[in-house]
Amino acid sequence: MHKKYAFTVLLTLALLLVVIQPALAADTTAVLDGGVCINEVLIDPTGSTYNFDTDGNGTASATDEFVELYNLSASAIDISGWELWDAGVNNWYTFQGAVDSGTTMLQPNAYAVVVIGVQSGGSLPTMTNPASLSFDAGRGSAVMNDGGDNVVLYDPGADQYIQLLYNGDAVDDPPTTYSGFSATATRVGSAEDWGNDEDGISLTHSPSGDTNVVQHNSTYGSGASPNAVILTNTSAQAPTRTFWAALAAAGLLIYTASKRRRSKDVA
Ligand SMILES: [Ca+2]
Ligand SMILES: [Ca+2]
Ligand SMILES: [Ca+2]
Ligand SMILES: [Ca+2]
Repeated sequence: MHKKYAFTVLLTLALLLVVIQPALAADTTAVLDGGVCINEVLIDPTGSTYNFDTDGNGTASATDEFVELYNLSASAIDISGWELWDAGVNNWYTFQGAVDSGTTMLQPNAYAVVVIGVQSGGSLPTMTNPASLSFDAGRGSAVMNDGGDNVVLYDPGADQYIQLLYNGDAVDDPPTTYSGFSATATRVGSAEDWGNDEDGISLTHSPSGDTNVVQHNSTYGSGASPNAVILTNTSAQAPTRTFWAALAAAGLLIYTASKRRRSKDVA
């Protein structure tokens, strides 16, 4: 009787853990407008070991650099008019209707990728999640310095920005040092140090929206994912279950077919 009781308690605890887990995983990074973070950056698309051809034109080049945003909140957020800034280039992109959908509404758990400059014969990545957005900054030269730089995302409506740096660069102070940047703007959270990149590999939060930053291939296999959806919410697990169910059904079909054939052979 006691054993049975203990088992029930353990089972309940295990179930609770499964249910509660997503809520505990909210170790979130700095966000604008309650939910949009910078999630991934491809700093140097070309290297001696790895190359990443973001626009798929057959050549990895400096303008295959990209910045990816992620909406980790449960609400859609309009990123229209938001700006990306850099110490050397200043305001290098302002968000406007995405090429594919014309929208700037970033849905919950969706991504927005900005390619620095789609090259001749290339195109914006096809977003695996139909709610994700892709943009072309249309620049002819690189923005993110390979040796170290800051990446700044500014929301003019809130007069707030978020900021990251990599490869040992010092923390910039955009309001005082970036030409044309709002002098009254305030930073949300601290400037995040994303550590060092490897050529041809992006740096990314893992999981999406978390404070943890990794070299993309160490966790996700591929060099970068401007078009891949790596969801952390529970609904993302549904396709996996569907996959296994389909696999089991296929196995059953093959088994049944082979059994039928065998019984035919005997007859
Ligand atoms: Ca670069
Ligand atoms: Ca390319
Ligand atoms: Ca730069
Ligand atoms: Ca990604």
